[in-house]
Amino acid sequence: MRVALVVFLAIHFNFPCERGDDITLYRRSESALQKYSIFSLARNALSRHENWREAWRSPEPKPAYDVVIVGGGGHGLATAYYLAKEHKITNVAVVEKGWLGGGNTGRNTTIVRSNYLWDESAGLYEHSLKLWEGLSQKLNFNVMFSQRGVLNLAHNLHDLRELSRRVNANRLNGIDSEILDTEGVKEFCPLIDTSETLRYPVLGASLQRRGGVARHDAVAWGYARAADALGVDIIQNCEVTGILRDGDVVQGLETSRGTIKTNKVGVVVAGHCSVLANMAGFRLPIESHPLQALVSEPVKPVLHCVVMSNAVHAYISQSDKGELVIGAGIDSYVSYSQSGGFDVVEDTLRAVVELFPMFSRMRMLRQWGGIVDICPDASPIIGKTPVQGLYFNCGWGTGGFKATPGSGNVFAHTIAHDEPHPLNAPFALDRFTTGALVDEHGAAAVAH
Ligand code: FAD
Ligand code: PYC
Repeated sequence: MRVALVVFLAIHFNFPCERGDDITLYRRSESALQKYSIFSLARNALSRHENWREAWRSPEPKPAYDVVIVGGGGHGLATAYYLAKEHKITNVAVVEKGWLGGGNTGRNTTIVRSNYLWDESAGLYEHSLKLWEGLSQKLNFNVMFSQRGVLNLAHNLHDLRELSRRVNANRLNGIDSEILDTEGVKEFCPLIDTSETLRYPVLGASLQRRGGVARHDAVAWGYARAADALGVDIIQNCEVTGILRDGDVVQGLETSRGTIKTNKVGVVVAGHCSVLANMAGFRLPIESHPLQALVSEPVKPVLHCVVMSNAVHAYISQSDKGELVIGAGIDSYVSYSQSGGFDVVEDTLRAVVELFPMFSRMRMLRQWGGIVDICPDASPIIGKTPVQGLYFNCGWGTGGFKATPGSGNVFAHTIAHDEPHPLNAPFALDRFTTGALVDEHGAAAVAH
């Protein structure tokens, strides 16, 4: 009888939580939400996956839009969301050649932090971190942002001095950052081997407590769902093959699903930005390299923070599923292949075992690669291009996941106003001719 009642309620209980609604409108009580999840789980289990509500529509492309965003990764989807939400520009399409989050957004090791050296970068990455802090509520979608703390280890005097300089710069910019000595590292992360006899002993670390990790796919899905609810058309399996221009003014796009007219195009395609720039007739100071990551078999929670080491050359965290999430540096050759060389995996695991001897018995489950777009100064390019109405957001290299909300937010402003937001003005393409570089090789860390 009780089961029948649950099934009846599950199928007929019409909890009014709609796509994209602000969760506060419907937060009647925590227990009501819990009931909703249980009912909707039961309902969906019994419906044999039929009549599920789509998280976003899949419309045919319209002949014309006010703005088209190329690239359905986190940055592109966030841009579309903020265009609609903050600038009330809703006649927008996001065109994606594959599936949402199938690029670097769904391939990264999910580390989020804002401890960059220069004022320009600190402003941009901290803007992003602040947006992360309210993102699940804003999108009404759990992106599983977990501020578990990020350690950057020091293994020699030079490392310590470099990290201290960065910590001081961070604090001057109002960013939480502190230096730990060896005992402090051991206390914060007991699993790390801090014995003095190590080849690269741990002399200390910087710690950003507000840093952490998030669920990467959820970020793409959350932005997609919220943008769709505001009227944005999200069009997957739609590859841009040409950029239409009249002289130096953009007119639209050639795509695998036909021509789309528009006077404003935002290109956010990470590793493929040079390909799109080539279509528009200019060149970018970018190299595209594979960057690999791998995960272990899942185990009980043992590692409660993120650990990065530039010198030993690895970074590691543990996902909520229990897998160790591991990465290191780029493969040194340029390539568009989303895999990578085995030698990099070997070196990475050697480095992990040096820091965490107890992981030597873990088995690795899977490995993959993404194509990262690297600028000479390890900072992004966000802004206008030589073609009027064509805006590029690229060059995030190995470190753009953390910037997803902030990047989308300032890029939407740039497109809406045809002028950079003050936070992305220093990241214009012309810095490579003026020489006003923002050199973040130290903060870009292991991966660059
Ligand atoms: P993407 O997610 O790559 O989206 C671009 C999209 O454009 C793709 O979906 C692609 O299919 C599409 N596209 C390309 N060409 C076309 C076309 N012609 N037409 C239509 N669509 C097109 N950053 C961090 O901050 N922390 C980390 O821990 C971290 N770890 C990383 C680990 C790895 C292994 C990798 C590969 C990257 C890592 N990064 C990390 C970097 C981060 O993932 C990227 O900087 C960020 O995800 C870029 O997001 P995006 O939306 O710009 O690009
Ligand atoms: O930028 O923090 C980072 C990062 C970690 C792994 C790859 N990039």
